[in-house]
Amino acid sequence: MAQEIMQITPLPPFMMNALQQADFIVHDHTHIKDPGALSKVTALVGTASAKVDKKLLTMVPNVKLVAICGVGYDGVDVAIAKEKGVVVTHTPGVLTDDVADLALGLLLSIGRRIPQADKFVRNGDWVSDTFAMTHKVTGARIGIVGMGRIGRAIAKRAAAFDMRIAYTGREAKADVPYTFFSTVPALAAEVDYLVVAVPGGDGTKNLIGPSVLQALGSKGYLINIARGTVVDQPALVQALKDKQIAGAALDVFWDEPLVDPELRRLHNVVLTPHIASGTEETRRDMAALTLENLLAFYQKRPLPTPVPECQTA
Ligand code: 8YV
Repeated sequence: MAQEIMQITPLPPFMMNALQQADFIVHDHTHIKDPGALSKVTALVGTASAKVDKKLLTMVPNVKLVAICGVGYDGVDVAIAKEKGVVVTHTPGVLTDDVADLALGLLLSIGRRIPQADKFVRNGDWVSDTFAMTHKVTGARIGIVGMGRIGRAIAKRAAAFDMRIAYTGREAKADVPYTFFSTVPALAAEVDYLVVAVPGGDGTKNLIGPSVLQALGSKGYLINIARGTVVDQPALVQALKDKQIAGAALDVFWDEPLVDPELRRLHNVVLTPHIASGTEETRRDMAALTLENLLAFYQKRPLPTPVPECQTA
């Protein structure tokens, strides 16, 4: 029997094809209005930008699974979902390398000012000017906020650059050989590059605020591949304008895809449009894992990747 599911965000064409080939009837939440049809829907599927709250779950009373195509699920009210007996899955692991690659790419880009150098050449400035020297990345000090899968993958790459690695998080990790700082400001004061790799949501909102930016200091750089909400963006813009920090490289923002015009005007930043997991290979792997979660759910098999809050012992 074909299962009726509802997409709650746009999904890549190859994923829509895979869902249809697996015999799912995929309704689009922007079109479906008729309560009768809504009551037939038994699962929701969307990317990490999906918003799933009480209002939505009430509209689809027979939904028992929310399948997120992404590692982050900060838009899903997991407490409400669990209350309604709804399980939530996501796609951890398959995107770790890409996200860590982009983190080092952004670190090198802002540290060596690669986009600015590219513009310098394209503008023909090289004919009459010399591009200002930057600072050595190899051997520099990196601080990683959040030592989960992605934090560890960033550390592994930073080690290849002989960087001095330190981190912070909820607790020190016994199997991690790097220096642990119990607070973000304490870590920020001891590093040249501060990389944010924690989940979004209320627990980390504005974690990177004025005191962290002040501790990072005028020679320090901020890199964010996590969520825009983790950084107090107005404070960051002010710190960049005042040169309280040296620069920032950001893949995530408040109110994506709208990016603060002040941020876009700054020269000591590198900005990318939330592309950390944005490779063909990884997005296909994310779609495949999402489909595996859907199929396991309907075939009453153990789910491959429920979110931690929905994992049963
Ligand atoms: C998004 C992400 O899924 O996985 C996450 O948490 O933020 C990304 O991989 C992707 O950008 C699509 O929205």
